[in-house]
Amino acid sequence: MAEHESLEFGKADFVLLDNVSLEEFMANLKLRFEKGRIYTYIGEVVVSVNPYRAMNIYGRDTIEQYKGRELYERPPHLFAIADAAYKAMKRRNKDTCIVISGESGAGKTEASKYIMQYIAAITNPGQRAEVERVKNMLLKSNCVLEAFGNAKTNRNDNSSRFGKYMDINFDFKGDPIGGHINNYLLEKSRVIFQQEGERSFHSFYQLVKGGPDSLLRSLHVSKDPTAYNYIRVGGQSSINDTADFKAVADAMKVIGFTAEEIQTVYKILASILHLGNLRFGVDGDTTLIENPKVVELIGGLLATKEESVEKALLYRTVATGRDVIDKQHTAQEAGYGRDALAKAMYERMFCWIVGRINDVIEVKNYDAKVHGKNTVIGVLDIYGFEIFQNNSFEQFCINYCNEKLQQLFIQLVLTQEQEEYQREGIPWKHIDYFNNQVIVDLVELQHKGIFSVLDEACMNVGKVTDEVFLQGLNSKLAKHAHYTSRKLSPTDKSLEFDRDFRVRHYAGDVVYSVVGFIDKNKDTLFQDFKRLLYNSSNPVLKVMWPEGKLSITEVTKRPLTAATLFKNSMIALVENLACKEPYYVRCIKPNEVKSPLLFEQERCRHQVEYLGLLENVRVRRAGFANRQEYPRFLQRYKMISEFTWPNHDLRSDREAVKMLLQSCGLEHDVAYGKTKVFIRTPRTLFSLEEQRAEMVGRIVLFLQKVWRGTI
Ligand code: AOV
Ligand code: MG
Repeated sequence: MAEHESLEFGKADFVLLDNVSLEEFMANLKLRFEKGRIYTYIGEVVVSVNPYRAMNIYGRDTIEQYKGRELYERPPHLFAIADAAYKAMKRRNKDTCIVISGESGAGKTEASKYIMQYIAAITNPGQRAEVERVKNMLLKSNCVLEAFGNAKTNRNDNSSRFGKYMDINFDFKGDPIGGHINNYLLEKSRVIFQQEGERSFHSFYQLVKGGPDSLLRSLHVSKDPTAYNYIRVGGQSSINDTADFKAVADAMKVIGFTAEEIQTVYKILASILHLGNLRFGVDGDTTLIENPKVVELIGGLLATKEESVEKALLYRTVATGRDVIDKQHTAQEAGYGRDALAKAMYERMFCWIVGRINDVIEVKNYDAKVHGKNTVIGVLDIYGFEIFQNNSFEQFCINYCNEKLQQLFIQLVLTQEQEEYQREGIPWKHIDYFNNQVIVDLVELQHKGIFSVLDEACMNVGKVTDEVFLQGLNSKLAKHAHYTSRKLSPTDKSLEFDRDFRVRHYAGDVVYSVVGFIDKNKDTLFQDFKRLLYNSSNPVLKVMWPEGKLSITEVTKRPLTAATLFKNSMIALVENLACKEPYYVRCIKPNEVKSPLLFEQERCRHQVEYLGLLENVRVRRAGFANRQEYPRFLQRYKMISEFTWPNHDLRSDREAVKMLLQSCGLEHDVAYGKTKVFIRTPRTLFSLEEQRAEMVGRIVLFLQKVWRGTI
């Protein structure tokens, strides 16, 4: 239990509730929120409620209070969990990860930044220049990634539109020496379209509102966002784009982007804005561009010939047998191609930016043979579960990603824990919970899952439409408890349109519209555009499009679909997390209106339920905080008992551990499994550590005396 906190703030750990019931849980959560205590533990899991106001709890003095402390010594805080992950890594040489989950706007991204700040603040006491450099880069990278990967949605003014997993590498001293960022599926459709009240990525508004006059003049960009079709909807936001433009430009410089690279980024942003204003028309049989001036601007910005831009927009090179011909687009096709180009350019640029940051922060000159293994703390901050007015392929992917993470949590916290007690022969009453594996399967199962049906529909020869996809779903999944559609449930009012299907997610029902699924999954970009950009005389742009090198006759392979790529990346992510020691932050969004005062009971209860927090408390309460194999336990603590120091003569290590714990009066708080000893509360572990530290001190003193000949 976390001490130093009076009970007027409620229970600092839900495990300490008198009764583990939903009512008591909610009452405690609410009380703490109202008293400004936004963090509460469930054992080592931090439950966080978004305060929607600046809290004075992240400063230097607070960091000092948490540094090197045990979890239960201080009030619950993100810093404590960061410290625990750090200690586990440093003391036990373990790779750890911090998984932050919760729905959109619950506070994941903010939490991930505080965690990184904490780790940066407590490391490198020796002030080594190289380590300082790495820390600075890691912190600065957030600002850049948010500019290009976040946007205002109707759920969150600074919503992550990509998933981010960042590894921080540490040397044997425990100082950060590098890192690596993995990014997951950017919601690029936002580049060309936003729902009412939402915005495109921050970067566009930063440029338009914050770019210096001379820059904007050179890009032929006006200061008025409504002049551009792609960002016209806009909507007001609480964000200061002008100040952010400068901050991002500075951060890019610090990270090491060259002036040419930064200029190219602006040129790409400007080109996209101009692209959105292109209009196509027809004259007889000919498709044409109605405002050719814009093509000239784009050609200039992309360092390609104006004619080449025009040709790529209006024609498509196709290989028919041995012949290569130029096929003219219809105006509609040309419009489709233009939008695909805008999205692809933005996505490429984003991935390139991540790649450049990785170049700079990757571990260099580390010789594991000399310095020992370098260890890792991973921080995962993804897009949270979301439901909009209109939900499409992107929401489907995002919500599937959240299902995968919930599944991991269930596996590690609820399932494996209980299985281990059983295996070790510890008396245990099974605790039931909803296992969302069935929904994960609904999405990703080979041949039967929604992604498979989608891929099949995309491969169809002949008719490839969203409706064919929906028919496929209806025929394969008609009996699935978590799937339905308008056709299958005609009287269901939430399914308004023929194109709708509904998935019962762990976090709630979401109605998806199939419109656009096929296109977004195929994610086609005409080869002509790839060649156009590869042939740019701007070297920075060119490297973003290596496949443009291939000529039309060389391109044969069908690329993997967006769904398959995403599924594979999620499976790899979960595998990666599963092999690290996980720490969890579970974020809760207290209300829909971003108010610091409002605790909407119903909303919060719903989140507590679907996050499985109550089950988490039950497992935790009945369970054990720590477990260690007998030989390992002895190795660490044998010096604190005369029965085990320097060696024991008992029948087994298990017996020896029993004797040891009895002799120091701790046996009431432990259970003896087949291969491991289980320790119920952290306090017991703490007491063992204290006794050990004292004995080690005495032994060292003794040895020093022997050495000096005073004994
Ligand atoms: P998210 O990452 O969970 O949503 P954010 O971390 O962006 O949510 O939080 C949303 C907003 O809530 C922030 O912009 C802050 O205004 C406020 N907020 C969150 N945490 C804190 C805190 N600890 N202190 C003060 N304000 C906070 V999403 O990326 O949409 O899934 O997709
Ligand atoms: Mg976020």
